[in-house]
Amino acid sequence: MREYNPKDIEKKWQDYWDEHETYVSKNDDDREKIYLLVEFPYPSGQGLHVGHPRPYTALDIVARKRRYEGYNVLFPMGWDAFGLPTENFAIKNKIHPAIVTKNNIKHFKDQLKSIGFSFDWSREINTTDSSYYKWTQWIFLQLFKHGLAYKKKMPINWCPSCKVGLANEEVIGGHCERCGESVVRRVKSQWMLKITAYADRLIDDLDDLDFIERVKIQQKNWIGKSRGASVLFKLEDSDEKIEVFTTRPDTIFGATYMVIAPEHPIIEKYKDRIENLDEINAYKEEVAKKSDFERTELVKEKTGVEVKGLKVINPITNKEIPLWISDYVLMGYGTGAIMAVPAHDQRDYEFAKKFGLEMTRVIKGGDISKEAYIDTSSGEMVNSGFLNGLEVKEAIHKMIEYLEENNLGKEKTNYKLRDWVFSRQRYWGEPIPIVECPKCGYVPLDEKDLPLLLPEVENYEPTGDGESPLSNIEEFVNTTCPKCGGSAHRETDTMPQWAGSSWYYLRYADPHNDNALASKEALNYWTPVDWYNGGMEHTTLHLLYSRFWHKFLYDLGIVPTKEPYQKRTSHGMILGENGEKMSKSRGNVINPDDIVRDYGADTLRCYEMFIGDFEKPVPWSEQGVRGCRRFLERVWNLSELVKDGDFYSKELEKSIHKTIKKVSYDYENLKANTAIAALMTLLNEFNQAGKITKEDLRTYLMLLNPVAPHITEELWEVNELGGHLNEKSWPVYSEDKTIDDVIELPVQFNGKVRFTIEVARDAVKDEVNKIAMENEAYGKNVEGKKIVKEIYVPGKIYNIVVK
Ligand code: ANZ
Ligand code: ZN
Repeated sequence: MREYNPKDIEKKWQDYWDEHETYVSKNDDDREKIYLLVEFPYPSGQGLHVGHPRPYTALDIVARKRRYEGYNVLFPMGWDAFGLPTENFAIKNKIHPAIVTKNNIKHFKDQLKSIGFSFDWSREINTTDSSYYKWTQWIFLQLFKHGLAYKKKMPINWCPSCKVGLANEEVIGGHCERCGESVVRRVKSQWMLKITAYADRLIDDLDDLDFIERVKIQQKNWIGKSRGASVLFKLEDSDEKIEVFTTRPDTIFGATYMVIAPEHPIIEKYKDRIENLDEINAYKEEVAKKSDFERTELVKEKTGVEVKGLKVINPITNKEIPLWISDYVLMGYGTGAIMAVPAHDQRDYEFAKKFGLEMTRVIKGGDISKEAYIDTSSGEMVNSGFLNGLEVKEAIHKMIEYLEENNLGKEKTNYKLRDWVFSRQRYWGEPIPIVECPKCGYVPLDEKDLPLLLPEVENYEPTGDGESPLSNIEEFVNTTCPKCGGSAHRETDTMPQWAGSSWYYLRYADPHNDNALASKEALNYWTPVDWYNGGMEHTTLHLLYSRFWHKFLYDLGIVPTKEPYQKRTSHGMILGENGEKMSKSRGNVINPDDIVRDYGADTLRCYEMFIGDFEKPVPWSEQGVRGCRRFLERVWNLSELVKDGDFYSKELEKSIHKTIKKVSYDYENLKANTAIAALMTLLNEFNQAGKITKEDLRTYLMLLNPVAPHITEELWEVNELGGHLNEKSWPVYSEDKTIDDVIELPVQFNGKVRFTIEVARDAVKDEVNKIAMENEAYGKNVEGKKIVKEIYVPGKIYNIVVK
């Protein structure tokens, strides 16, 4: 037998699969389907990262196994190709982003092919193809027509030195990523998508999904539904009412001051009455530099300014209380104003301590001279008038009733989720298919005029006034109104990168359709995605955005299911050998090409599965790679042990059945690491046996094939095991052959287990009795007693009744 040399065999089998369309799946097929999805990559200039093959291999394993089990498997791949790095590269190197994208995709695709994934390349999609983004634009038009896309003035991150709007990821610690200048907020009218209209359904429908728990929790927290009340506080000497949102209306008796966000409109409106306006404005300027995250960090020292000249009235106690501004209250949440209850809220407590503000306990317990008493989901009300003596939950209920009866407030539910800012002042994105007409306002393009193509431009740099580069192209901007025919302007903002990825899984079902985003039949057959694996970093944006779009399309009757993905799992990151995140600047990046070149694709695949628990982050280890390569070499050498025979070797039969059972279960449960360990054990047994039958080898190769598809196909061929491995079926095991002959039998006295003995599963009672008597505990338990009865259930229990 020649030496194991992956270079000789991997390319050969990859070409074979391509030529024979081994992994192409058909839509008109009667077999049961399974749709397996992994996140399509952004084709960056850096090429594939070793992190990519981890989830790809895990689901490739399932895809391959399921094909052998007779499923019609959809396992597609494509490119999420709009986006900033490509645009920036294009600007810097003066190459069109479309060309940059094309080159990057070619590189990525070669890399993926070299690892031997069983993707159906006939369904490859690219979000930057006009035949694809036509449908992204079409969905936007439907959203617009249903009132879910609207324009609103929103702050963007603005670099005053580069004169450019920045994406959040280009703002590093409040500074421009390119020049280091402090980033400021600038208000701009932007397209928004009303994801908040789906907030409740996005929470409630999680119940029916098979998502890992931490994904569900993160989505719920992100949507952040809180029930409570809005309460009106009167501004003294005016008719003005300031509305606050509180989850704890039971604590109003303890509200000893009010805090509003520095941006709250009350300040502007009553500036003439404010005695310390300069101080207030100075504070506002400071705060404008901070992100919401910095503002609300719990650990940070509280800051704020009292609004002198304005006071508010607590509507329940009717006491006059001071009004403050502080950055810990955000304008974008609730009403931008809070009633502060320092005795029972941590932030309010710190604030009150720092500025010497009054504190009133309203729930029994704790020691508020030392710290806020916040463990108050239950407890008894005190100092609270008509709520005294009530339990927290009752008090909340009663207070809401009181507020509503007296027009002082009402029950209210609040969400952290905000509408989705959908505009980008950039070139490399889908143009938004809207015309702004001086007479008709925002008018959607006619659907028949889609796609609205991204025009050729000379320069991809945003304009100095923060508009998209498209605004400089007169032929693009100047158009006629689709409604009245008068002259009008096109929208020049483009869509964010999240747009194309919000529906791509639908396109895979029918990727070449010109008349619809996908045909009804194709969607009925393939959707929902049965299993979607992707990174935890996509849980709150991509996963939520695509669930929102899907639900909208469901409401329109375009997709047949309420939810896009039935099951969601997530993988851990692969870290550098030093345990840190892999990155160029840390110098710990491993290039998958090098591993394929030096060890082979099968070794890379095997290693990335064997590396550790799938859901946990793990450091890379070159030694681990070598270990996997040695394992595959030993598999290669199995050929030397093979003799004819279409049955399992007698002494190996049991181990083989057990291994089939374990490996089949493990692959389906993202435990390929323990499956590989079991295959390593079986390999040792094969070597101990000294010879194996062809049937032993067949099953072994089949079980290993999903992890190491090239070497196993090759060994199948050279050992003449019949036909091609990829045409065969997944091995089956019989349960009774996985059961051990020798078992641990519990021995009981009067129903209590005293010890266990090792006996044959089908041992007769006399045998069992003999072995039990040899145990010293037996003597102790029968000493001075009489055996009245013996109950023996083979394989289960041996019970001795004594008196
Ligand atoms: C009084 C109170 C007493 C509060 C108490 C809490 C505990 P979640 O659960 O996140 O919705 N709040 C309201 N609007 C705010 C804003 N714009 N910026 C910062 N904080 C805000 O939190 C709701 C609670 O956060 C509200 O209930 C309010 O403080 C505060 F013992 O009101 B609470
Ligand atoms: Zn018009």
